[in-house]
Amino acid sequence: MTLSKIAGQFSFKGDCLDIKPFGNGHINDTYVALCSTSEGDVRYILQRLNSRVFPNPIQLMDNMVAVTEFLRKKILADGGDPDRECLCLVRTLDGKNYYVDDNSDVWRATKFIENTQTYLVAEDREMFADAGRAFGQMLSRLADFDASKLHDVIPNFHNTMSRYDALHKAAKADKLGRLEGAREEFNFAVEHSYLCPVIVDALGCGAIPLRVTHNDTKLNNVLIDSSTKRAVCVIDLDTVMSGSLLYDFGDAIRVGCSTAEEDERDLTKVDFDIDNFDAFTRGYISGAGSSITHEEAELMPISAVILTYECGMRFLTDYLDGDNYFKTAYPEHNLVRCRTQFKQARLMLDRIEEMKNIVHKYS
Ligand code: ADP
Ligand code: GN1
Ligand code: MG
Repeated sequence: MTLSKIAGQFSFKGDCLDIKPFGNGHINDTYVALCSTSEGDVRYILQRLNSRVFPNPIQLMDNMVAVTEFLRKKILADGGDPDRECLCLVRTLDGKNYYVDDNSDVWRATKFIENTQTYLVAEDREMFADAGRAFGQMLSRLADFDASKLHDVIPNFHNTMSRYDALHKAAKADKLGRLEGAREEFNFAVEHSYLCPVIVDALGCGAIPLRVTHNDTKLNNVLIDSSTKRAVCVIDLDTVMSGSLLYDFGDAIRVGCSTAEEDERDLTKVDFDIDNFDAFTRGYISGAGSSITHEEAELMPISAVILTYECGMRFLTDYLDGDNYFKTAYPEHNLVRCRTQFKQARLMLDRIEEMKNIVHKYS
């Protein structure tokens, strides 16, 4: 089916003039559709959900509908603008929240939130602090959302022990004979395996609470106002599930405190920006409010190391497995990504005491 036929299934305003690829997501196929109406042009985001990553896209859409409906009410109650601060699904002509095409692929559309952009690297410290505020605020807005209503779309998504096991499985199979060229990275994963149980065990023994979390808080999953450079809307709600606050905090630090993009080949450009850590921590704690427990706060610094290490392992696993999960542009892309993550994790470990002091300052 052509893209324009897919677009024709949704109740877009006016005539659809153009559809082209959009954004830098690693998972879904994202397009922007431009439609002409008598009142001017209107844009929509059209996405084909990745069926390998999300084997049950209908459950994912059920989650997204429930979460956006809930958030819209909260935003209204807070005096905000739900059309700007929350994703707004566009229904199909027959009133559904998604469309299933002839290949059984699931498509969805949302209103394009105009005058916003996304960043792969934080350019402005206050912008990153405000992204922290937005992620923290989302966590607190979802605090009374009934987690039992959410499907576990990817079980064990941030279970670092499972990610470690998956890496070993991929290394053992070594399908493409890539392990030898990635030996240093594999050894790094093994040497740091003491990180794997930290969050899993804290959740397991009840030391920290299970919450409804976003689980994919990288910087380009928050739309930033192009004029004010402040965070407008948290997007990419595909992985909203029950989890730990530490997943959200740690993953955001992973991306936003790096001085280089996730796939920078020149590792000398990869540094850890501790001032960005300070800014995000301040923003996140202010957005999340008083709900962060003492135990969570104690684990916040190490969570950044764990989530960065975990992401590096995921890239390495995908590299060894033949690049089936993340979108790649060239054969070593996942290995290059793994290297930036492991360098970043090492840099963070070197500065963990300073990170602890920063968290204490704000909590
Ligand atoms: P992926 O899961 O592949 O990362 P996302 O849902 O994050 O997909 O979307 C990819 C990109 O599309 C985002 O990083 C952002 O740039 C853009 N985007 C998504 N939804 C919207 C929207 N409603 N308005 C404006 N831009 C959007
Ligand atoms: C993916 O969907 P996107 O590009 O925002 C991935 C995250 C990784 C991230 C690494 C569903 O995020 O978990 O941390 O790439 N999303 C999924 O950049 O696996
Ligand atoms: Mg995304």
